[in-house]
Amino acid sequence: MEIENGYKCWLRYKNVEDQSVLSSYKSFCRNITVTKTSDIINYALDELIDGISSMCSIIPTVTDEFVEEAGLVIGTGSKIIDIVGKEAFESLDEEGYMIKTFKSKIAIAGKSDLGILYGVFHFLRILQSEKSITNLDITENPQNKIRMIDHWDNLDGTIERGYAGNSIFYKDNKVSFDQIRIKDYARLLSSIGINAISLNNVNVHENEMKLITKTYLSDIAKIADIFRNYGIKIFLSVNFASPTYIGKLLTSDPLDFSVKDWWKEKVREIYEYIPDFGGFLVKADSEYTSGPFAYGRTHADGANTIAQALGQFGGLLIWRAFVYKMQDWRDRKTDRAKAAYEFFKPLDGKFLDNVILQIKNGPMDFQVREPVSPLFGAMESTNQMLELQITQEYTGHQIDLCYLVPQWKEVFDFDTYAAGRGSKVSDVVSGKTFKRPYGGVAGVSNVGDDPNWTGHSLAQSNLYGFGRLAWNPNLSSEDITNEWVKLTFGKDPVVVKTISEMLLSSWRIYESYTSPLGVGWMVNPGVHYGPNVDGYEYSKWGTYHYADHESIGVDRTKATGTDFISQYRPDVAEIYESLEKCPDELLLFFHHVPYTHRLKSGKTVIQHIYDSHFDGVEKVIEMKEKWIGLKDHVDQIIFDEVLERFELQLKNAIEWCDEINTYFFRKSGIKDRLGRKIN
Ligand code: GCW
Repeated sequence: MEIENGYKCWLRYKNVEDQSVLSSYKSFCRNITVTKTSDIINYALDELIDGISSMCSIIPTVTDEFVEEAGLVIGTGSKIIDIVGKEAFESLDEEGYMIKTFKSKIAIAGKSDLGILYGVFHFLRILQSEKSITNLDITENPQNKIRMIDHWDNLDGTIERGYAGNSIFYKDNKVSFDQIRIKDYARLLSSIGINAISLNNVNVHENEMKLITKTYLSDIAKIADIFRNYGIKIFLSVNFASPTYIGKLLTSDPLDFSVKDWWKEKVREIYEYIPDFGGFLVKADSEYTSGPFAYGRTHADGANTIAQALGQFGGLLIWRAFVYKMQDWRDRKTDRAKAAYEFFKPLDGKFLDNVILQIKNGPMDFQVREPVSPLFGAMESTNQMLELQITQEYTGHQIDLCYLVPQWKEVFDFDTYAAGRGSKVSDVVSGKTFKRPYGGVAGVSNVGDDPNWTGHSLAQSNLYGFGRLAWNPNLSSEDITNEWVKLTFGKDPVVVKTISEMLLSSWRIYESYTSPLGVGWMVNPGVHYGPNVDGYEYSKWGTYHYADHESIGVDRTKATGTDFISQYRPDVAEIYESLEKCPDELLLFFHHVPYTHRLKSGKTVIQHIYDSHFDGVEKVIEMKEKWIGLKDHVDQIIFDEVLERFELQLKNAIEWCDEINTYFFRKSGIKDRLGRKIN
């Protein structure tokens, strides 16, 4: 038997076990008719043949003609449209597809090659789950135009905030990759509907600036060639000051004509190498990166100059809204949470149509718990994209289990009230709410060159869940989880139940021992793993909790605080402003309260801190025990590796519990009601 180390992720294509299902699969999958050829379709066909032969132990015959016998029919054209129905087919989006059983045939139809590829992956997912295919009638359209993965990889092979080894694209300041591995990565991404990838860190250092020069472009083009076959477009992060650094101009002022020309020429050159290049991703004026402020220009000026250059070739400019200034911890009026809105809201309507503003889910920075950024929906005339962090920077470094799909669901489902009640973030970023030409979702990659891609095998579920939600944010956490577990580990009900429950509870468990009531930032500075209550308290980063001997939290109210709350629409602001209505889990994000303040749960703040930390440790012990119970149910290598991580997680949870509880006991002098040991 093949030894499984996690490399295949959710594309394992294991033998179908159920014999009656298998015989039905065999009869439908024996013949494949393909009505069209292209590179993408050829790759789709390869995938289909591989999947079927591996799962059903038959090698299907392939023709380009309709045959009488049972079989799969793939492509587009009149005969397929007859099967799936003209009206339904017409209503498909460019990347959508239909899968329909009709008598002894199953049609997988799409208007574009990419739609057909997605349909094939969906069909394979059905086979992997051993579901019946005798009555399929599926229509799928992606809800987001851009479904993107952002790599924070550096040319030297390191990855900023990477927890799964080194880069799969670069090594020793060269583009260096294993073709098969990149192809497998493209397959994985495409199977979950990803259609864009940014290949380098948004912090573009000196070496990476040169990625857009002749020295590197032919190698980057080779990566693009692989991804193209799976419908994935390449983006690069660029440094705003490239005209000065690599163009040797005297300025990078976006309104200077020589700068404009430089960008145009640069973009033209890139498109010679990569004709379907996606565009650029830019982090400007943020955490010491260069940007338009240096020239007294706005972010719209900066973005538009580069966007104009890209526009000639249909390229997009993705501009990050993660912009804030360093501050003085003594100054309690300045509030980093307010920064993005203050910088960008006044620029609404000033960006070109091929600019998309990429906004992190929260107003601070990928904390375990934050409210949703008030910038979503605040800019009616600007394309917006949601940026999520798949890599677990503040959420356990892929050592601790932290499945983020439930967190992301809360973000997508959040009602911004931007166009009245029911204006969910998912509709704002898809472009639906304000009928914008572009929109979508980007996720910061959690992938590296570890054999199982993500370090912690179970962290693959975050990548999978990200893709599924980017395609359809209305899927439920439970369905996505169930799907992933079955594809990855098979149908064994014990495994499915145990791992699904583990994943679905893991974010709240991580939260319980790290960040009570939305406080955030009590981590070791720089690394962002492990407890350090005052690590960021007296720093310039704007990341404080203001704990003293009586009280804790950041007052962001209109009445007495920084007034961050007023950036939300009134219906939302009213809830956060009120101590009574503000949800417990965000209390300390919005309010500064005494430790004796009583939560909606009935507990005091201090008792909640003690309880949740002790409880977190208990829950980690339980998870570890449950995992041990799966010993004979999951592959040995994966079992051992995950167990090792649970052991480390337990150590971490104990460290957090002891340090946080001790800190707040010493600070407040209030005893634990249950008299547990606190140092
Ligand atoms: O949270 C911070 C991270 C940085 C990151 C930055 C960003 C890429 O600690 O490592 O830099 O966010 O998102 O730009």
